[in-house]
Amino acid sequence: MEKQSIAVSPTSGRSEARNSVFDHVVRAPEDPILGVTVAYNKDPSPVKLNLGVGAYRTEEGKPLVLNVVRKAEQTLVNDSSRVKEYLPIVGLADFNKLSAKLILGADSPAIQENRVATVQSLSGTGSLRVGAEFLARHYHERTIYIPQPTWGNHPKVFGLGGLSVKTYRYYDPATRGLNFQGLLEDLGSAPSGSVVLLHACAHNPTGVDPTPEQWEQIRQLIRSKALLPFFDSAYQGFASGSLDTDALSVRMFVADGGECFVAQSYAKNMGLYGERVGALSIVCSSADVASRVESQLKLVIRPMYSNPPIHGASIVATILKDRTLFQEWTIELKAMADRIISMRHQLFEALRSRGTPGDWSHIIKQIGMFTFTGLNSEQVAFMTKEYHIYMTSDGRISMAGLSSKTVPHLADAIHAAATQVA
Ligand code: PLA
Repeated sequence: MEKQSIAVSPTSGRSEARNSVFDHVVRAPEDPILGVTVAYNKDPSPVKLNLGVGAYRTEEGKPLVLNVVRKAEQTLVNDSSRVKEYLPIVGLADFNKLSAKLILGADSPAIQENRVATVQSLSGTGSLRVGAEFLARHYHERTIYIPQPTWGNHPKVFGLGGLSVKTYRYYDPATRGLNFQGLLEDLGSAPSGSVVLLHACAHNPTGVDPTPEQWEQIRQLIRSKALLPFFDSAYQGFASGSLDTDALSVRMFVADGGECFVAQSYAKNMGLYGERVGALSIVCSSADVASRVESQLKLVIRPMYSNPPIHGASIVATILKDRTLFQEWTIELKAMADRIISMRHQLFEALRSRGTPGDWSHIIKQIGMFTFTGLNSEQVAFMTKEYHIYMTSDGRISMAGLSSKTVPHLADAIHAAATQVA
């Protein structure tokens, strides 16, 4: 082996700068969401508050590992028969079956008829990406319509996955509600066959979901135009506190017998963020199609990451297959959802008591982890600079990062921004 020579400067003792083959590489900006945490970590202020990334915190402001997850992990550790072999390319079989059941419903005819191809993937993001690459290879229409606005990673995931990305109107800043007419018009004029990305519940970043009646109209439009629905389900249970209620939109589209994609994440609802555990299910018209689709999903996954990690999926499977653990999970999940809802009320009341100008009722009307405040990027920058409050520049705040203790500080900051910054 050749000896490596490192030039050390006699004066500084540090290695000297050399020409690099990467000299042309320009520094990339931080990610608009995860970069907020990077900035937060650098701030020495004791009152700093991270409301950027959607990660649940307790009333004490600490990350939460669910009790039921601790129990499942203990069971796994105690089981000495468990090994660390590779999982199959599609992941843990039990996990896949149980995940499909969780989102589609235990009595789903699609599951009973074996028409669902499910693969374990790397949380929500990985599942979306695998779905995108499968569509780019095997589907005749390469355009996906995503809501405007949407989670900032969606256009990149689908674009790099090989699809061409267009948007449909979703949010109306004037009403801080759904632009239902715009949505119907845009999907109505999308070319037949186009893929349509739908947030199953708790739309990120707006917190605005269609009503069941609106979902039904969306469903009819999508089916009548032979569009292909692709659900992103990253918050099942986090919106209403009920796993079944939050799956209603997806189940409506499966009940009509048509085909659809669903990407699931256990990051938020089981608090398994860093375990990267999720699933992609493709509901097909027949068992035969589903098995061929699954065979092709393996060809997408194998060169991407070969096969998924075993630990997180084993935790999920342990919880989902045990009646008692499942029951305990639903209680802990509901408690998280309820705490977020109570933060909405506390923040709304705090602004009301300060007489902050403007209508803030959207704070209590919006659903899920986020409030889309309507604050502009100057106001956000002001709140970060003066109050050490970190949030995305579009004015989104993660309600899950808030606690009774920090509500007054946030309310002061919003009040100051609303009164001092145009
Ligand atoms: N889909 C939506 C709509 C999301 O909001 C997120 C996460 C994901 C998918 C992906 O999550 P996963 O890969 O971790 O399962 N959005 C977060 C985090 C919570 C992020 O940006 O990565 C957010 O703060 O928006």
